[in-house]
Amino acid sequence: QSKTPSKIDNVFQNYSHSEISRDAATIKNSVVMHLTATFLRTPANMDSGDAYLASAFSVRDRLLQRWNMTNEYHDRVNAKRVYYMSLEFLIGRTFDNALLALELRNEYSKVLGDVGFCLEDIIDEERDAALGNGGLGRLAACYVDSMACSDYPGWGYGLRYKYGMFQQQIIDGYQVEAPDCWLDSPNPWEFPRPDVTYPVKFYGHLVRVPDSKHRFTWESNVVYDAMAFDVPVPGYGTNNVGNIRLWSCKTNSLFDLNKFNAGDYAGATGGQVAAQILTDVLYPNDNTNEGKELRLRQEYLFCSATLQDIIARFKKTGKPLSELPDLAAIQLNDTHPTLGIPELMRILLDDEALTWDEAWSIVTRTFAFTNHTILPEAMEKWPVPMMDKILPRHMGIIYDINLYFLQSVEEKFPGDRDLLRRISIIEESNPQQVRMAFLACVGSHKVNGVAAIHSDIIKQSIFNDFVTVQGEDKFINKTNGVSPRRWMNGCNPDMSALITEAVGDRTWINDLTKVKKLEDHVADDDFRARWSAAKQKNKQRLADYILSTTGIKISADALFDVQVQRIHEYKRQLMNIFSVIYRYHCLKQMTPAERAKEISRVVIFAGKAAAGYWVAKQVIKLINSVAEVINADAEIGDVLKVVFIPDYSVTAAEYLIPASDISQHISTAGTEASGTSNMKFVLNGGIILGTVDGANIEIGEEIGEEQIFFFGCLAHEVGDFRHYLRFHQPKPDEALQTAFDLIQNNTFGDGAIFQPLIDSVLRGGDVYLLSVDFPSYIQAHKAVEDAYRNQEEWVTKSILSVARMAKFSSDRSIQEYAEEVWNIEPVRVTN
Ligand code: GL7
Repeated sequence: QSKTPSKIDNVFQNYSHSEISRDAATIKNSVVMHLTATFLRTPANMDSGDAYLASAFSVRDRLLQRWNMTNEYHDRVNAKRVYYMSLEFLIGRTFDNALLALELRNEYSKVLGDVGFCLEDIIDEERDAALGNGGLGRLAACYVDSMACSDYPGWGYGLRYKYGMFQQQIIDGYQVEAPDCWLDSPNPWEFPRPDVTYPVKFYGHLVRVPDSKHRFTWESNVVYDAMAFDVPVPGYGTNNVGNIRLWSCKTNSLFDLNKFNAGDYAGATGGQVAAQILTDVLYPNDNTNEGKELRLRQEYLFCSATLQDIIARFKKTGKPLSELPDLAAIQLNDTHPTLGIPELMRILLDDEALTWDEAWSIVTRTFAFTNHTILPEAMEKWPVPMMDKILPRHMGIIYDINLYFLQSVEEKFPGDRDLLRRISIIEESNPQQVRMAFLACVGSHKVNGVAAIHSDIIKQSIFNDFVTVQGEDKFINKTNGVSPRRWMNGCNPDMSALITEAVGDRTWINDLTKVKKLEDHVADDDFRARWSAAKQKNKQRLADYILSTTGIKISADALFDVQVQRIHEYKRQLMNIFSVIYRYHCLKQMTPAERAKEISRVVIFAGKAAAGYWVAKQVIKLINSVAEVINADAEIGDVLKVVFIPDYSVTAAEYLIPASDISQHISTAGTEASGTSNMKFVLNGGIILGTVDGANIEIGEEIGEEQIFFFGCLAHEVGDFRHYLRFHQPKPDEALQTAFDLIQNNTFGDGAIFQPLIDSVLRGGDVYLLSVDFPSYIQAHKAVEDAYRNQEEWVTKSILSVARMAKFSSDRSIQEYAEEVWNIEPVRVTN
């Protein structure tokens, strides 16, 4: 440990905490400095890629002042911090977000404009940080943003995948995956911390410490180093800058010089390859669990490095470990980081020599757990033999956690052997499995679902016995939210300017309850006209984007009907495309005069399928095949167009969401835990066509049922329908049958390719109830069209919706977590 010489304090007294320099000359100088000194380019040969990098580095310099100040301040006042542990952070781009947070957008726009660049083009040079699959990963990013903006001392912890979410190409209508080499060019938004590195063990064997019951030495030769990279999360309207600490496997020390000298070049680097691969790739599964050994090791590397880091930081306070829960709250984002629980136990028992009871008390007061799904295929379970081999110490700890837990159950409910079997952390299957959701639940003081309906469902299903045993108070609801910074102010500048005008200032960006003011303007003709114009401009921007990414020309005057999300059977993109086929059929039956009276519509799809999810990939192929036929049909023209936008991403969402008239959130009732894009669409003045599922329900409650189009069966009816369909052939209505017929008649190419999709309805028990919901779905589409014909009413719906959406700001979610789960207070960072 090197000591800071006392002189340093004096010399650097005035360092950093001065105000951010905003004048054009200073900004220009810093951009040129980075261009020349960081990237060895000159103004004469600068292209837009260089301009992006130089500007991004110059913005980051300005961010660093606040970042240092934040961490210094939190340390100084011993602030309680929340640690959000997530295997996924779907961040997207950072440059524009940082410019907005620091309120430097106009300044940079001007400086870049002076040298002939347009800021929008420069922003487009940045690659997305796509370290997540979908909603769950994007939620984590919104949450750290809200922590930063609401002055909570919060850190995200995650993994720095070398390859993020795969790039989706569409070739001959099929999805083809390509690696996402996002780190190929310099990343201005991360800071390597070689000094923050922790050893993480795997395999090996245990030696009990003499005379101790729960203390072991874990001996192993397989030790990898996890090194930290820090990603700043700029808070808007505050000095507070959050941090996402991402771990990467360090491999240098694993190079085997002896093998190299002996000519075994592959052997020399073998250890490095084995280590590196741990943080190489994001598993591209959304709502599914694959049970791969590499994934388990990835999860452990993450948990171990994170817990070691949290403990190291805590120890600097000099306080006893029993006080850890007073200075740290750890939130588990789904079960993926659940190994943090036995890992903290290991540290406290083996390294710190605490007793079991002392350690367990600390653990259960520190951890809380969020469940994000009840889909059975997503439930994480690990075979006991696999866990025992890779993490022998943790397997032992899990056995003990389970033993003590089951003892407490037996005490309360003596002799209820079936209850013990159901509630055990170890499933008595062959081989035995560790049920990670149960481990997370037992080790946490609070468990929450992500929307009201979902939180109810988990209490009645997977955690039903836990409610009985541990009491109802432990199980709470925290409805998801999204960041108004990125999902309103960032992606929809024109609408945001109108809101600012209605509110009187920009404070709504950090306090969304203020959008209520929009209701005062709903009858103001001029305001309404500008509201529509903003939407129209966003639609034109999307039309241009679609033309450039797909070559398909669409009219911005059509109704934009959008379904963008991961491709999944439960999300029912299949039902959507069946309805498009039916619509096509109806249009073909009409006379030209009749067709001319129809509302022109562009049906837009985007989304990735997990690489191994065959059915989902066939759905993509069907959408593209249908699009090809319909878009080429001159008789139909602009009345119906179908677009599949490849490579859906956060950035694509930022184009799509502000441009939507109607968006579809049509999961079978009870299957979508919450959804978060539903919130984003409505916050941008779009209208929802959806099922009575997830957060759709609460959105309807907030904005009023006249503002939302609901259809389909209800969650409590699903069980009976499924039961019926197990024993009875589904009966498609005429419309659905028409869609099947058209496919089978080879209207969209070889119908045989798509027969398995039809069979999933007709012969597979129709698990997602397409045949049940289709009639009301078609009805709902008609209702949408009728409403859209009345543009005056439509604009009213749009304005009222936004005005009533305050609940769905992630700032509200985070405040609830802070007060009811984490017990932390905002800390205003000052000099
Ligand atoms: C998800 C849910 O499916 C989604 O409905 C929810 O909005 C999101 C965030 O809570 O979490 N669960 C899950 O495993 N994934 C999700 O997106 C991948």
